[in-house]
Amino acid sequence: MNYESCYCFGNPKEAQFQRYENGAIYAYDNIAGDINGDGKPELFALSGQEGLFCYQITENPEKKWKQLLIGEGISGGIWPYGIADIDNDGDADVFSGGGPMTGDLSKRCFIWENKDSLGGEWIRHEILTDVECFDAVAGDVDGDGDIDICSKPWKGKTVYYLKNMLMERKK
Ligand SMILES: [Ca+2]
Ligand SMILES: [Ca+2]
Ligand SMILES: [Ca+2]
Repeated sequence: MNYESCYCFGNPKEAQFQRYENGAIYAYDNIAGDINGDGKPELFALSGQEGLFCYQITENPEKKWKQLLIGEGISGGIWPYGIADIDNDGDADVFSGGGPMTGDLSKRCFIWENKDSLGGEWIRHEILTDVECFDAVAGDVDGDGDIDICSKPWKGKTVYYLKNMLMERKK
């Protein structure tokens, strides 16, 4: 198995799949979402060695995709768990957390703020420390209009809910 590249698989009528190499990091986890608001998905890929990246799919997806760096200096890997408008400013942001193999960033959770609404400039906000994060989903759990997060550690029965206090702060 090759972890060195990101691939796109086309779907022609006659063949099963045609493979194209579109990225160039050691990605081991990825997620899709519309980060620049154009209605088309971007791909997020995490490399423990190189960082968290957003890939803009080119007009011809068989060509190399445009790579945008979200965060660097990630030791051991942080997974991109959730894409949603977490700060309610109209663009999609990214939530990620550190699991047991995340090195210096283990037991820390972050919101990556999409500063320019295009995915080209990101601000990292640390929202939780000393709590392990492995797998998570983002959604409006309490129905108050802002995006909350549910997550869990690598092991154990604990599932936690991170309530977004955005609406409370507006009151
Ligand atoms: Ca898009
Ligand atoms: Ca946002
Ligand atoms: Ca909420």
